[in-house]
Amino acid sequence: MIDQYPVTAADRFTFGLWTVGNRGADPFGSAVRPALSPVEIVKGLAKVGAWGVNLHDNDLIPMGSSAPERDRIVSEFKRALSDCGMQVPMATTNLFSHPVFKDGAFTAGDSRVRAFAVRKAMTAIELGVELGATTIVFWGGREGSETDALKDPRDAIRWYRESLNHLCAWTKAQGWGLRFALEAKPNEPRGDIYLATTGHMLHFITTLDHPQMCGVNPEVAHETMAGLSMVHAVAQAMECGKLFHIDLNAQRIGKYDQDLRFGSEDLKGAFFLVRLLEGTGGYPAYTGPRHFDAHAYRTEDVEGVWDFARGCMRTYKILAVRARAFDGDPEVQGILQSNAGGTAALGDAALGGTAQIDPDAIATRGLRAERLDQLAIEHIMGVRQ
Ligand code: GLT
Ligand code: MN
Ligand code: MN
Repeated sequence: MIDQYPVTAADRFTFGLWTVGNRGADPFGSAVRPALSPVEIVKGLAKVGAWGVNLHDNDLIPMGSSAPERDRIVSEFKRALSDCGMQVPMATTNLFSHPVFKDGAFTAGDSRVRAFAVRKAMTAIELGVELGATTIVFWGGREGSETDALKDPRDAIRWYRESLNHLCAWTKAQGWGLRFALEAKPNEPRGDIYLATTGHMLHFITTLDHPQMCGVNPEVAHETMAGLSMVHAVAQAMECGKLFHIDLNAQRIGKYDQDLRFGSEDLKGAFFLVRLLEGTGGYPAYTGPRHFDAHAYRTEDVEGVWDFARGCMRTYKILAVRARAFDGDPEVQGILQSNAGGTAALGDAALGGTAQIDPDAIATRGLRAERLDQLAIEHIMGVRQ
């Protein structure tokens, strides 16, 4: 049977070393799968058709490695990348695992911790550049609190800004042309994380010294945990030119950060997200990597991990085809066009009082959203082509 949804390099699908490398440990139980080395992960990802792999500094180089060890690990990894034709488009820094970050990294009350975090990020950025990364993600998982008795959130936000300003200025001075993508999350591992949503991040970016080099990295699970619409968060970021990266996965509302296989929950949300990214409903498509920040169920062995990775990419591709079919459907277009009469920009004609606007007449008209949404559901279910 011919595969109608073959994954190719042009899809720009990426996974983190920490995603397929996740060993299934949780706060109540230990690992259920063997560790995969970075080289094994690169080979496995290439085999399932991914275009690239992303990493934290310590996913590749364990903390405390000597300089020769580091160089050996990096050169082995580079060889695997070139043998497999794999890219490293994004790199990030682990600013959350070591106990020194128990009260935050860039927002830690102790300025020595903040300095250590900034230096660690600089080293991670150098590693990213060496591997060819063009985007640096910052996920402030520990940047938050359980109690606001310990520090004033305004200090924390100021320290966060100071660290990012320093990193932006230093990176610019190196002439690397990198872009920073800030990733929000409402909670976990902290009780409350500062700058909890993509919307908070978008505003925070406007307060930085170099806002043009900073954008966002929204994650499906994180916006959903906050009870918010990932589609709206991504649309807002796209609309202001700030969607620098994206973390695709799935999540049920009201739960811990599940990081599930893309599309495995809220299929309709995933459909509208893919439609947005692919630009089938209008506006240019997102051109960055499609990164999956997810991991396999704890029930799985290594084979199940590769099933998981294939599933993320395949669901994305199927939804892209379905989104195109939805937007090309004459009945869909008809409904959208019938609603388009009132979308003219506000201008003198509309506001100057010359045109007749009858609110009662307009209010009586139904918008056919029920039919339109049913058509979306039928396209998702594959009963309309
Ligand atoms: C961690 C987190 C993710 C972030 C990664 C990047 S680390 O796995 O849960 O959401 O994107 O730091
Ligand atoms: Mn993420
Ligand atoms: Mn997550």
